[in-house]
Amino acid sequence: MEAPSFAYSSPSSCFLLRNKPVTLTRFPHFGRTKHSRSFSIRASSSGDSVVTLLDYGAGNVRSVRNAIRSLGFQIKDVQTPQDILNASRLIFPGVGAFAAAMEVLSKTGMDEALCSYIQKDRPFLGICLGLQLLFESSQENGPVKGLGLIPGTVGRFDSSNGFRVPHIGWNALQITMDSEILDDVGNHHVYFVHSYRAMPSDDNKEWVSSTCNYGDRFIASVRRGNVHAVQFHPEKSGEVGLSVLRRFLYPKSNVTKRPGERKASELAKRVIACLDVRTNDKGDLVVTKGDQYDVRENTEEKEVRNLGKPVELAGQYYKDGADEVSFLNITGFRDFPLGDLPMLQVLRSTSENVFVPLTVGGGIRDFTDSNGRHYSSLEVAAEYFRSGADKISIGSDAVYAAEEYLKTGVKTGKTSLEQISRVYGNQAVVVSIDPRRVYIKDPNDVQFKTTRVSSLGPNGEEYAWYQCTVNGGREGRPIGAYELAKAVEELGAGEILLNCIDCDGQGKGFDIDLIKLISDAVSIPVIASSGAGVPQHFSEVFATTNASAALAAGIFHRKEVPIQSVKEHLLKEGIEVRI
Ligand code: 1PR
Repeated sequence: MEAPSFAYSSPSSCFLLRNKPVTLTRFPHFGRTKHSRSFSIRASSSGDSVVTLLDYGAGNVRSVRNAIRSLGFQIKDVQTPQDILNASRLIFPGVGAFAAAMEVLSKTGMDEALCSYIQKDRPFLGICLGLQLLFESSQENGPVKGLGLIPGTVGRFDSSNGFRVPHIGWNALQITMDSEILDDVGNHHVYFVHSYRAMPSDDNKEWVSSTCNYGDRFIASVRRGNVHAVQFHPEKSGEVGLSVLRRFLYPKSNVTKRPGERKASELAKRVIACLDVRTNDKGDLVVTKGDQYDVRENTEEKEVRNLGKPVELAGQYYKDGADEVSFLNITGFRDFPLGDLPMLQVLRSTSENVFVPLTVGGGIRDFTDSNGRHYSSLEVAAEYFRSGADKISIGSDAVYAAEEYLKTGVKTGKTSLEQISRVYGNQAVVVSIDPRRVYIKDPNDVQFKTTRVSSLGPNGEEYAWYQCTVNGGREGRPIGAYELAKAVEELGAGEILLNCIDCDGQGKGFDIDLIKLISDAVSIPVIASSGAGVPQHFSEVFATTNASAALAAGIFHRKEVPIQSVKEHLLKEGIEVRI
């Protein structure tokens, strides 16, 4: 068999395979010299409460920072390779794409320093891509060569067996080796978000400390001596995740193990709390909630419904057990988000105390301000990620992109959806669909995909199609939710947030016909949204559709149904959830 040709070849890969380190020699790359470099390793003298963080600026590392600080440590950012070598303990939260990360590491000489540090068995924790980069290579846009410390290739999940890719959500671990940092995890779910994974083999079995089942049994964590890496996100895995970080940071502590109430066994269905946010007439940023998208009270003043403060409510939902929190800046279509500093501040403050994934949407598009300054959607997204978002959600702009794609059949690579998913990975891009039901007598009456409805329309219609809208439901577009979902999946969306204007705020249950139609049509995860009124609506949507998550707003804001009651009900119905 022919040896693979590597899309990016790092001559500095340090090949510690089977414990046989080879000399670290660097060849000219991006203007660097050909001479071997010898690094000196010494423990940092900067005291025991400092964590050295390797952040190359490709995504949201704010949550890792916040988690470290919440555990009583200060952060020293790596500026030079020597900072890695001087570290007392190093955390490497890899974000973005494999090739881009390797290129940065190579250009800056961090690759050699990392290999050297790890070979010396210094305290190390890699997170997500920070685990994958330790392997020999990745198939992500490749093959691309990795650091070569652990035998094996990182490959993509196979979606042909019915498993949705990306693997997003809370899953269970099978612990195969005493790794100490996982002492509290055994019975609990932890949060994963990735499309690529490394597989256990005879060659790497000495490293593997836990695996996870998702179609394949893939490597969830590795450990050798003081070197650890995890595929999941401890900084996004609630209290259990914080305990992983705590055990890494305080390795000799005798913290008693957290007992698990129940044994986690598979990917849990997620319960998401959504906060629709906008500025009210007094200029305050408030959480509001619409009734079929109308957020104004039924009073003479018609003021914007005010259901609370965004940061406070998000913090409360985290404590109550929400698996994710979404913020939708619902006037983003007319207000430019980078001018909307309060929203960025909301994200920053929320991420200080909320250690589950945060999604933010509203206004993600190209924009030219009144001074003629152009901002690309990528810049808007970057600012959201820097402020603490793990995923961004695109509404109106995704509709225009899908319409254009369906008309021309050409992927330009220039739409916000394509650009953001290329840079940050498709797991970081949600498309929020705002459809309205249109009843019809005969499916041949329209060019869009129709479905037979379970309750007849007002004139006895047996069918409906779901018309997409933009600008917060204000404008109907000539595209159906089915066509949109399939198009945005091809353009790089990693997940679909499926609202339904007819059901929004009605409390009568999710639109099962719509959710079934879309969750059967795509192989990315679908979040069912709009209409939850009682816990039974959640079990119904999970039992009858392929939704991966269910989102609600009104019932949580009005404190009608606590998140915990929803989860207890789901467990009683035999549906796995994170507790
Ligand atoms: O078009 O990229 O600027 O994004 C705008 C975003 O704002 C979209 O995601 C769009 O869904 C959202 N949005 C715009 N206007 C409204 C509105 O309500 N007037 N909110 C709005 C959409 C729907 C759900 C809601 C669920 C659950 N809100 O997110 O939270 O329906 O509610 P329920 O449990 O109370 O029934 P762009």
